[in-house]
Amino acid sequence: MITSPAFRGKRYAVLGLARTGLATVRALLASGAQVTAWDTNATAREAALQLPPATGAAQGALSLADPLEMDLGGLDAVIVSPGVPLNSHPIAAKARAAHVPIIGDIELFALARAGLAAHKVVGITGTNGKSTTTALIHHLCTTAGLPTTLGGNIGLPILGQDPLPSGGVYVLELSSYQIDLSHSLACDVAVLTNITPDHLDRYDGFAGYCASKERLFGFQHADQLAIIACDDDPSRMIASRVNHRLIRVHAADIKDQGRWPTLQGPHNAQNVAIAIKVAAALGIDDATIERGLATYPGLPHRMQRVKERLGVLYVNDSKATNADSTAPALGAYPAIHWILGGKAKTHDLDACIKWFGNVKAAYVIGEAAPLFAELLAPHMTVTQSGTLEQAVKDAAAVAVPGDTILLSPACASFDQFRDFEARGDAFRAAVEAL
Ligand code: UMA
Ligand code: ADP
Repeated sequence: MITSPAFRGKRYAVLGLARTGLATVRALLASGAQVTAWDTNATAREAALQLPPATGAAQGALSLADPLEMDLGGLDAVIVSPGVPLNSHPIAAKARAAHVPIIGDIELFALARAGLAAHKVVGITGTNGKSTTTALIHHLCTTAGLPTTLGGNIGLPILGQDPLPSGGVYVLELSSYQIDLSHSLACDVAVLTNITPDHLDRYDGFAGYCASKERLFGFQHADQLAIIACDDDPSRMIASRVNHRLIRVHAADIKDQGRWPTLQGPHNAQNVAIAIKVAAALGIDDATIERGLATYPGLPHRMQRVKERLGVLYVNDSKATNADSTAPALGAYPAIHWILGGKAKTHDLDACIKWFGNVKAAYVIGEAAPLFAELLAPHMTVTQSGTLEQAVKDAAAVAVPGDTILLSPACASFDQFRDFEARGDAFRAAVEAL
């Protein structure tokens, strides 16, 4: 766990007690801070009370109270989880009125850096490809023998990770929500993979979402490095406004992906182009980079081959939560039974149209089923399956050897599942149950 003397004796309110909040409370208590924690969910509050006591010299104190009901005056900060919608949640106005900053765990990490052994931080943001690029950079560092850890939006709160020895590299996946909650994370290398419309329920239009991503580069110092994939207009625009060291990359820089089995497809060319430049900036030599690319194991829920059964391939791409991330999966197989739907983020599937020729039939599920059925019916056979389990059964009943049954939902999961991981696990279970 990462702790800091900078938090000793300070007073914080922590709102949200899931992964981020619990790791934050633990780190603050172990640093000797006074913490008032809250979550609207009683089970989450109970989990905070069950946290193991802090070890070491510093011992903070924990109490439970709703920050909306308490006097915020005198607090050093209100720390909110990324999932708390700051654009609509009343805590934002209340903290502003009390002149108390609202921050997140990433900002606490930024404040703790002064006490860490000499290190570098690589921060990766973008609409798609963040986790893949983060895990790949981490793998290249490991291959080079550098002390390294990964954290952030990839599902591992950074304050819960162990501090690195001198020369370490912290590789952080940063969502726009996490960037919104930071003010000073100066990344030695900051990365932007791409930007397409996403999370528009949390921002004042697409411009607001782009501005959130751009802030990561505004935090950097003059001698730090920005690496931006310039394959879309918003990313090119952000690159044009960077006034410090900048490397522009393109998916087309990568000519031959044949040697890297888990990094196929044009989207992964973009991720690789970025990772190579980051690794070089960290001093990793070409031969080690090549070895790392060839041995990268891939991540679950991203175009993951789950099973081959009766000549039919089952692929779990549950992490594809918008049409832009589903498009490359549709481009990767020739005869697809496509399972899609969930909580739609946009009202179209335009990014996928160029690959419709690869789709034999679609099976729609969740809230977006009626919308997607209407959009797809002119192009392909559509079955209203309703649930993921039924969709797997419907597709398996008609698929023939050589076909691929692909879960690539182009939607968030929250209408039917806890998160994309639970959805991917449910897909695997449904396949195993056939
Ligand atoms: N809550 C309240 N009151 C509210 C709203 C929420 O008490 O008004 C509570 C909820 O009950 C919940 C907590 O606040 O217990 C919210 O937690 P959270 O959703 O932030 O959950 P974490 O487990 O801390 O997960 C967060 C990120 N979640 C989101 O951004 C929504 C995780 O990213 C991230 O992996 C994790 O921190 C560790 O950094 C997930 C994600 O979907 C994977 N991210 C989005 C994406 O990738 O598109 C941005
Ligand atoms: P993120 O963490 O940004 O959501 P992931 O690496 O988890 O990104 O990939 C999410 C989805 O997007 C997967 O379905 C994957 O196949 C696809 N994808 C990965 N990299 C890219 C990219 N550079 N551009 C577009 N889609 C991508």
